[in-house]
Amino acid sequence: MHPDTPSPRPTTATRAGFVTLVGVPNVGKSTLLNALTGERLSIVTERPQTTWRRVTGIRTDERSQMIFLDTPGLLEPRDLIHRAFMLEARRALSDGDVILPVLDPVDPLDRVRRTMLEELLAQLPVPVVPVVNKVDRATRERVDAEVDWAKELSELPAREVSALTGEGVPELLETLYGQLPESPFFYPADEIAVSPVRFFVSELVRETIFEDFHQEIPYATFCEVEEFRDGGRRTYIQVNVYVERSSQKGILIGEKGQAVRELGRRSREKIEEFLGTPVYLDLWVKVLPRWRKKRGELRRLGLPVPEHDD
Ligand SMILES: Nc1nc2c(ncn2[C@@H]2O[C@H](COP(=O)(O)OP(=O)(O)OP(=O)(O)O)[C@@H](O)[C@H]2O)c(=O)[nH]1
Ligand SMILES: [Mg+2]
Repeated sequence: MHPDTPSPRPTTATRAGFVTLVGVPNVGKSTLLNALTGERLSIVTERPQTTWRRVTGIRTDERSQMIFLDTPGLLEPRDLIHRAFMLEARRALSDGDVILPVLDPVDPLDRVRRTMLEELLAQLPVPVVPVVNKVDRATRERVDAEVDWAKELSELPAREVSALTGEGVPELLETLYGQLPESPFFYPADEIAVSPVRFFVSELVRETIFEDFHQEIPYATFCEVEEFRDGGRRTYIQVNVYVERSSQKGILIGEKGQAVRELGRRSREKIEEFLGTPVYLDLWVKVLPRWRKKRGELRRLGLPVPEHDD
């Protein structure tokens, strides 16, 4: 080839865009984000309302970059924090180039919530790819019933997957590729997330609280990394664990500090796996009265807060 000849241009342009996962609590949105990205980025528990903030996970290959947005489960807001969750979910919806409503055939929606989801998605000007999850657990009849109802949500056929086993995930990725706009990549190809490490660390402590404590405790607790010091043999991390009442603080600490020690041990193991380094984890349990009802505290938690009280 003559040295001045321009090198051949690639024949196919890349595709890239944002894919927003939505659905009611506990349908498996976060499990699916992790399956789609191949990374454990979003915390998963068997209890509803685990995800509070948008979680972004990026998947890049030669031809495409998909930026997945996990959202808090859709619910009827009862108080300020729920309204903040819903605002967070709506913002992620309006950022989506493709919307992925996740349906749970094991626990199908009632008529009211079906209508809510239909109305929410009908307003959006972008393609909708319905996903029927948990096919490893649901009966064929239940899966078929969800696939059938999903016709109300989109002209595109529903995809059947198990976020847990990975069944159907490659086919879903192929469908998503087909719906993405042509675009250059938004992030460097080796980037898998956009949140700071501190966010994931505090989420791993919160996930462990969901697993170890019952009733209202996980819902009354938020975690914040106060200090993160690299260097030395171990990374020193202080996490403040805020609860609403001193009785809750007592439960988290436990008799002779036994409960908080166990929480610290289990959280530390997860954080060490995530960071790949040894960690000294220092948990401080603090009372922040009625934080769920205070705008300033919700903002500090990183949630968008509704302007008005209505
Ligand atoms: N059997 C089965 N269980 C699943 C599947 N996907 C998720 N789960 C389980 O469903 C529960 C809820 O999963 P999450 O991923 O936390 O659900 P979510 O929709 O993110 O829930 P919120 O954050 O509360 O809105 C967990 O116990 C998961 O292990 C699946 O494909 N099959
Ligand atoms: Mg979730």
